[in-house]
Amino acid sequence: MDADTVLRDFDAGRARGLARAISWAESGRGADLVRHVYPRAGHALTIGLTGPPGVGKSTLSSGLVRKARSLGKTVGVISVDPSSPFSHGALLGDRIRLNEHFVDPDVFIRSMASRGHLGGVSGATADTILLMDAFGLEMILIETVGVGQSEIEIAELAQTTLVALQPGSGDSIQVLKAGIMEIADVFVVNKADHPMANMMRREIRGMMEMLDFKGWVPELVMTQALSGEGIDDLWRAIEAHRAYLNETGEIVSKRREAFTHQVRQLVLGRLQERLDDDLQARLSTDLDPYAAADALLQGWR
Ligand SMILES: Nc1nc2c(ncn2[C@@H]2O[C@H](COP(=O)(O)OP(=O)(O)OP(=O)(O)O)[C@@H](O)[C@H]2O)c(=O)[nH]1
Ligand SMILES: [Mg+2]
Repeated sequence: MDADTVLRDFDAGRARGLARAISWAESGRGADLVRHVYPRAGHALTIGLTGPPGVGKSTLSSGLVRKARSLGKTVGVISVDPSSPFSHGALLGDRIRLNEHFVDPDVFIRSMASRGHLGGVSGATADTILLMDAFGLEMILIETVGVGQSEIEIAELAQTTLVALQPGSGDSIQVLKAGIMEIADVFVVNKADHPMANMMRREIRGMMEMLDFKGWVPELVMTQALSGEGIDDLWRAIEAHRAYLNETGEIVSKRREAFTHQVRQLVLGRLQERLDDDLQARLSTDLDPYAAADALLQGWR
């Protein structure tokens, strides 16, 4: 299919135009499309949802999509698969959990792998958010398994970051260690039916009391994603954060942060390519490593 057809479908609001555009972005051919639609982006509410494997992210996503649909909002869901050997079946799980929404024409669901991209979360994720936004989807939910770097990245890309945690798992210690406190706009203790759920709530509250928040203080919501209990509370917390962003004007810096993130990734990607080429072609092995590095960089001036 040629670019004109893709754009015509996209502009006409046909889902296959969006689907094709995302595929192009995934294969590194997204630049012209993004350039074309970029002026239309900037209206969507973007929500990142991160947390350990199996915490219930996809089930929560499904509940949030149901809520958004009941309010008449159009939705995009992006689930980023880290493609690690541990995550086999994650995509299948997403499909099952989001099953009821696949037939809804106002819900657009897309899975993507992050393997091979700098920094963890797929470079195409940022493009996909832009494309969905420009397409007119009102809420975009990005699910990513929290494995180190990816949750930090998602916090840079999304306006509101939800961190889902699992009772009885030692997750609260992880939160302290990994600096998750700084990125969570809303903590979601899912599987609230678990006997340790209240203990976890107390632990998180305790940790929050030790910190001195400037501006937004993260909300803590208990959910049972399977039964849908707490999804309304979660929705309210998301809306409260949205209101905070709008009232304080912080939404502007959020957008700038996402923009900066994407530009940084693009530049790093190009530098990496150039470096790989130069290491093949121009590396002098007669020098010590420091001198060789300087010599390579000299050529970049
Ligand atoms: N008991 C209980 N189980 C739940 C709840 N929410 C989700 N689950 C179950 O937890 C399992 C994992 O749910 P998913 O939604 O696939 O979790 P996920 O975080 O998306 O998993 P990955 O994408 O593989 O990281 C499923 O068997 C769900 O049915 C809950 O509130 N209570
Ligand atoms: Mg999932």
